[in-house]
Amino acid sequence: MGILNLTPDSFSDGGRVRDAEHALDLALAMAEDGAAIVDVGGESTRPGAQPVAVEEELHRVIPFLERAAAQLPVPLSIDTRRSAVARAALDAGAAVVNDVSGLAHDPTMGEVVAETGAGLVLMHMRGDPGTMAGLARYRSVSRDVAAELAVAVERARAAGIPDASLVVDPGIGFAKKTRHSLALLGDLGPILALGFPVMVGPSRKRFLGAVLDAPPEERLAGTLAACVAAYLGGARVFRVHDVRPAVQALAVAYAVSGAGSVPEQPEEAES
Ligand code: HH2
Repeated sequence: MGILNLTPDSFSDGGRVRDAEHALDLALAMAEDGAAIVDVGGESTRPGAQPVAVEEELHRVIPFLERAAAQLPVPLSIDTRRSAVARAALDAGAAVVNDVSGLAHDPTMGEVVAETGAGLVLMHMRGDPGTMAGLARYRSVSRDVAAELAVAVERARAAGIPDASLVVDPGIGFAKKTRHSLALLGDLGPILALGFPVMVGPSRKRFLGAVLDAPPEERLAGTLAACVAAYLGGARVFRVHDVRPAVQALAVAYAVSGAGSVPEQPEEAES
């Protein structure tokens, strides 16, 4: 899943996108690089980010989605916590809703997803971007996050969303300290046990900066290591800024793990 933030204040690539034309070029390049889906967001959710007005969020994403849905060879997802934005995005051609609140923010979000038959990513967080940093207390982070994701799954079921539409995500960096993000990536077992495909979003995040002492633009190798570690632990969807290197790293991890079928080489010239 390639990340396309149409926000001026995202932590890692804020302001990267100049206009709708440029956004479309970036989305097409991600599809070309191997993204199976492009995730479009109009509200930054980094710690302490200010919420934007719903009209502003709509203005950032809808005209883009209308154009992109007609031209992209892969589906689009909308990264939003708001049902009005999700509905407009699905009407504009998006196929999936990526709700970082796990249906906890907007009481009508579940209805919108159920009615439209969209896919849904249920991400774990606590509080909201303004309060989440103070809520990072866990007894056993993987088990606690799995238990809270199970509640999100129940919200989805209560709204009439079929299980086959759901993906769960532990929410790396959301109400998590560095040690929590690392522990989750290293122990996805309790989350896998919920029985849904598991997605992770470690791309360029702060926990990598803490391990590597490196700014966001120098966290690519760390991002790839985190994706591969999570893949080996059972994750199957990876939300990343740098699609081509992530696809390559995961293709090799897949081949090495024996799940892939590697074509026989006639004579290996390269080492
Ligand atoms: N992380 C971010 C945003 N949305 N969605 C899911 N499902 N999982 C994630 O880990 C996730 C997410 C935050 O990253 P980014 O989009 O790069 O930054 P910002 O929130 O500042 O736009």
